[in-house]
Amino acid sequence: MQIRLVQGDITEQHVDAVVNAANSSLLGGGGVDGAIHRKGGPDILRECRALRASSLRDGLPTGQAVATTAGRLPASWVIHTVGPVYSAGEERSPLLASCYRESLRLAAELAAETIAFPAVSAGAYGWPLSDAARVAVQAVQESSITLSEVRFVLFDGPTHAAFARAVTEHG
Ligand code: AR6
Repeated sequence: MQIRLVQGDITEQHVDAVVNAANSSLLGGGGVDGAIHRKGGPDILRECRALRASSLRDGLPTGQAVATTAGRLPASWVIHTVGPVYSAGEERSPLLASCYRESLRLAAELAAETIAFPAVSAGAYGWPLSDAARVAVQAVQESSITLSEVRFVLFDGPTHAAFARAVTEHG
């Protein structure tokens, strides 16, 4: 499986599935979530609301993933996952690894060949960059799912550099 690092905007990626760093409400927010809903248009939110009214009445639990179509984005699917909020006192990296694992599993179910991930939990949820990058890269490497390309789309230089180090050290 090819792992690629790109510095840029996840909403501009031509891949089969883009991953949204959502919250459990699935009703939108800032960061990646805000950008995906803004650029993807209202169909994505409509599908999220339908999920909340049916199978996800209590919201999407942390570490899990669910798919909608991608509206106006140049992708077929948005895979929404909920990263854990960082805690210095509690080991939550298994939940962060689960976001990547479950997203890959769902992508394979949807017959996606290419997927783009943001740095889940590394923004509003406060995860230290080097740790977020290590968990992400290891989770993808250790997954039994193999797609043709996993692209990490990192918004800024420091996040891109942290992922580059993680690939060198753990890839
Ligand atoms: N493309 C790629 N990366 C981006 C983009 C973009 N367009 N915009 C931001 N990033 P965050 P989280 C980077 O906060 O930490 C939302 O309100 C950002 O610089 O989007 O998982 C949700 O609704 C950072 O490196 O996600 C939740 O409430 C990374 O993406 C909460 O934030 C993740 O930052 C989730 O927080």
